Amino acid sequence: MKIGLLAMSGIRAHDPELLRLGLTLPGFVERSKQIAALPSLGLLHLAAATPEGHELRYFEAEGDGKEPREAYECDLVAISTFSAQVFEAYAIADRLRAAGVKVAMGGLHVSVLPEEAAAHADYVAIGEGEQVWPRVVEAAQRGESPSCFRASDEPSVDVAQLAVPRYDLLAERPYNRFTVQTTRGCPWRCDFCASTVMLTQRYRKRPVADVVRDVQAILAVRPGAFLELADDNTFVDKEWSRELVRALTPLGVRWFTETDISVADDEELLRLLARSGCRQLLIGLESPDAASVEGVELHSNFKARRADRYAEAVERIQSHGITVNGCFVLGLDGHDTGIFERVREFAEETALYEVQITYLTAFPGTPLYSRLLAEGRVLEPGRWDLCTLFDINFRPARMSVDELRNGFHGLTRELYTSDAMERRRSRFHARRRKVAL
Ligand code: B12
Repeated sequence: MKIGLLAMSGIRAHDPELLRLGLTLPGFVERSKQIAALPSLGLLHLAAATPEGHELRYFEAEGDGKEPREAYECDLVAISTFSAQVFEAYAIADRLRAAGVKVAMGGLHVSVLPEEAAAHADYVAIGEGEQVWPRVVEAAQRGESPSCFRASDEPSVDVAQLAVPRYDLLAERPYNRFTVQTTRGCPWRCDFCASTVMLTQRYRKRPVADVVRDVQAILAVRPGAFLELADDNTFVDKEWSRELVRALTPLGVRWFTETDISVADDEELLRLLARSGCRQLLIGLESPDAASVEGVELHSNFKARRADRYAEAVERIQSHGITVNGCFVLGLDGHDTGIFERVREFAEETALYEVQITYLTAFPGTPLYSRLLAEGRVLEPGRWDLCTLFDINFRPARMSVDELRNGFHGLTRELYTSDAMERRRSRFHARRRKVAL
């Protein structure tokens, strides 16, 4: 069969004021341009798990959410999407099926709401894809009637056996940032989190040698590529992390990852990171104060236990010359209108190199979504297109929707001007120099 792998790409936001600001504020534009240019690692893993004898093509939905013409030349198209673009993905699936192309869908959103997806796709995959995808391909080849395939019905995915994602399929495309996964899942369960932890609760680390093998495959396709580790939380196991970072260093790559604040506990790891080409760590701080993150992490209240020492931890990481992208989630139940100023102050005082603010967002399938729905606080249930992190889809506890929106706009204007960024960054460089002396 001719199999198409269709990625829903680009980034989405609907709030017109934020879009206007986004087009004018340097800090905003910079990061969105970077992240919009990432390929779908999920589809590349599926490509690697495809049974022999099929012709594979990788392509992307266009910026306007339409499918490329070549999709119609396929016998089967696999679509991968998150919540924000799921309606665009359903519309594409409907058009392809009307033209006689079989469609399979999977990914975070579809795994949570398979019945919804089943109205638009022949085959729906629930959970991690490596084991179910070959079943889907066989079903399509035999012309079997529509059905759902659950990862939980197959042997679980062994991350020590993952084949090299088919980065070679991207050779003709203009990507210069590539993703690789070193871990799956996260030991923490933050009530709002809708990352890989939704597919698998188990935290698993890949063998370091396999990660190196995958990075080499990327470099063979695009020498000098920038790497983003598509992990939920990379440096949980410090010993394994040191091994990973040591192994990445000789490859001479520049890279970025997401992890929790406990990375600051390990001086040796920080030293290794500084020498490894690691450009930035993205860390979900969520709020500058412990009280507002109380109860957010459901297993052991990890974030509340750590929040009092955030400033000190950021300082320690950055003193090694590793920039931190501190992420704040605005609209937590503990947040009132004072939160905007507190975030601004924290960013300024700690000289955070990069700051990311997003709205608390009720993603389907999260504990947060169930709770807010039960409390009647989800604004328009089913409006998955609002799950962008830059649109409000719930009623906050201690301020109105308008107060949250206005405060967010105001903070955006303050954080992302050239002046504010320059101030934070020059303080980062000054402190770094001081430590080096
Ligand atoms: C890379 C990335 C992107 C890239 C994606 C490139 C692409 N075309 O896929 C870009 C920058 C474009 C992007 C965009 C967005 N992203 Co993003 N992104 C990520 C990130 C960092 C890694 C995702 C990843 O590569 N995972 C690893 C792969 C291997 O896992 P996977 O995709 O789930 O695939 C596996 C299974 O799901 C399954 N599978 C997937 N698809 C299919 C299809 C079939 C047919 C089958 C059988 C199986 C299958 O098999 C795969 C292998 O096991 C995550 C955060 C994180 N740490 O996970 C956020 C994340 C996924 N993004 C998120 C968001 C909110 C967005 C945006 C809305 C941001 C915005 N404002 O525009 C958009 C939405 C895009 C969309 N399609 O809807 C949320 C999504 C939550 C949700 N449940 O919807 C996450 C979790 C971050 C967060 N803060 O919560 N993102």
